[in-house]
Amino acid sequence: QAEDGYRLWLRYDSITDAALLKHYRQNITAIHFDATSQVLNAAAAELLQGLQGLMGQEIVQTNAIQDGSVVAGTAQNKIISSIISTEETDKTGKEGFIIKTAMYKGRKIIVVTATRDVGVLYGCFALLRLLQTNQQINTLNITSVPKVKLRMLNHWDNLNRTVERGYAGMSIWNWHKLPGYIDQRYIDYARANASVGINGVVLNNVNANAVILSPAYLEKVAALAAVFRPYGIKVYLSARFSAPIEIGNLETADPLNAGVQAFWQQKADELYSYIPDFGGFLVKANSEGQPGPQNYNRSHADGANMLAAALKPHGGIVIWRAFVYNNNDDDRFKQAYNEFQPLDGKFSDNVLVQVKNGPVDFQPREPFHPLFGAMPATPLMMEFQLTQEYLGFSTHLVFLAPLFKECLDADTYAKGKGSQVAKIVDGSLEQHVLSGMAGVSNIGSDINWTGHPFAQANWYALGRLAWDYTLSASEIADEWLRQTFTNDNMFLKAVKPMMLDSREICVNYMTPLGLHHLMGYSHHYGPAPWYNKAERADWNPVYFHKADKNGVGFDRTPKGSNAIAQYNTVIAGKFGNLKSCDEQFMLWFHHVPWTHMMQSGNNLWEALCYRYYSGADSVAWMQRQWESVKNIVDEERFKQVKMLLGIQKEEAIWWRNACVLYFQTFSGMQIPAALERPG
Ligand code: GCW
Repeated sequence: QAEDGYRLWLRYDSITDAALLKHYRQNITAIHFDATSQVLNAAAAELLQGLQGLMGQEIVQTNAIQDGSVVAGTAQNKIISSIISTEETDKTGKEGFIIKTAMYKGRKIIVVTATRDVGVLYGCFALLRLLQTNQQINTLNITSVPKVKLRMLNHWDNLNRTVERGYAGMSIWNWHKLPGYIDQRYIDYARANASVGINGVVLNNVNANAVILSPAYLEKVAALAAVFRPYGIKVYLSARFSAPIEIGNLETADPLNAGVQAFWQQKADELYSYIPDFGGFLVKANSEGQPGPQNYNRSHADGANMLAAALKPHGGIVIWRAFVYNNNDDDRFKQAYNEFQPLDGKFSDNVLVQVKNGPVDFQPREPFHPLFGAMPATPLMMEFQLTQEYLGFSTHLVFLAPLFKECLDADTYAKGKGSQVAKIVDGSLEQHVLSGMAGVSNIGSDINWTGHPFAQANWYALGRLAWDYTLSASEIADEWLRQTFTNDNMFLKAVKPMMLDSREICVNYMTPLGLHHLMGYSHHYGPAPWYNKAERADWNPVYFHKADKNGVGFDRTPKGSNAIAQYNTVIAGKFGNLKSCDEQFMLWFHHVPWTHMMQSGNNLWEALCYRYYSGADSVAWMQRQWESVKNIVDEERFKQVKMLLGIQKEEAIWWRNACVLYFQTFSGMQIPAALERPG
């Protein structure tokens, strides 16, 4: 089927295992839904479509309760409230849900309930997931509550439909045909998001065009918001800080100027007249040439609070990005902390500061950003990148859940041991009301949405981890593979390990042992560790690896840039000492002699060679794993992944050769004989 990749993880193909099918047919025979709202209608439609597809038979929607009825509704539903107390449901908050097997008037039923309609929608998707992943459903008792409140995608989509760092075609938003033409893709996009609990989307690039805030576009934005509303998804926009000048006829965008403040207040009123549940603004300011409050000698807090004041009467929020860096400093790593940490406590209560997972820029491996744990009075939102800007675009298979987990699980020691990044992001460490996690979208107009069939898993993982970051990467891979491909054990046994190891493999053939930002200038594809011609020093790979005859790596200890001082002393002590620094972060923090003895007993030069070779060899292993499932997956996706792995293999060798030969010009040592390869 030509649309094999289109259906994502919502395929709902008929279950083939006869015993399981019997089990499901015994336990589910009908659905009872008092669908009195758009959201409940969407939930009922999804449940019907999903169950009928999976169970290969018609499911009736009836008010009569029979054995096998799925009774779905909020706690107000009379049948449900006679089974589950409202106190119990209340514990699930505004978006959680309960799925429970129960007896009602002698009938065995399944209840799906929540305090609000959207929780019922999430519960229906969760019930479908149980069937999609072939779980038993005869005695269900599940309570699920999202850990993070704002679970978002950030599209870097431009109004001309190009996508910044987008590798899956053009933007899915067809601005030209909106608002009159609603592409089915918008609805399927909303379904996919809702199925993993994503409840907010920023439609446009953070390098923003102010025109999206003009009436002609707001009409189009409103049409998308109407499509997403039944799926519990709010729309947000990236706001260009200089919009008062560009579309407001003002001469300044100074946040303390009364005319500027009035512009934004009117803009907010106008926005909410189009979109009553508009989410708010995402802002990139004074970063990479974007305008911002510093143009007027004002602080990030001045800028954010001015916008926040305009949105506040409508219940909107401002998400202010902390991605700033400066060429004048000795170390780009330090800039965000230096600018933002002193502003802790100065932001209004409807502002979140959005911080990238690492201090430089979405590298295959980064230590956690030192702002996490350093701004206790400010809700910090996590920004991950799903689109693989520095990880082989949509050509390389790299499952990012292990990268996300590594960061979320990292202990900041902000309030002593056990102060993981996740506890800062979910707001629990400081009892913040707002909390959020965003992924920079990898979605485009390609038939399969994300370019690489396996890149869908990164979208999926973001949603699942924002809902519950305690899920393991392995659980997420398992769920996604079962739903997206098959429940076949042979398939899972071959493909799951390949997915789970893929990120480490990528680190090994691109930037092992703490190397970072060695990618080609500007496009960030392929190796260019030698590059030194960028207009800014801190865009050059040589700035980051600092290789010389003595060694390699960026000294961020007190002898060097002292960036480690931005971490809690426990972490700074660990990273700052070559003996205690985890080797995987070593060259992030130390300039290490080529002859340095590693834990393995090899010297640094040898260890680097071993990593690069192992990375490239491991892609060949991925190819073999994939080849072994040839007869288990559909031909279309089998071929697509096979071709992509072929490219990845060639490019892993390209990376290996480029980096090993380049660094060899400094180390002057031989490549270990054991690594000699025929051909
Ligand atoms: O990763 C870098 C990208 C830019 C991007 C910027 C950012 C949107 O190379 O393309 O711009 O980060 O996050 O603002």
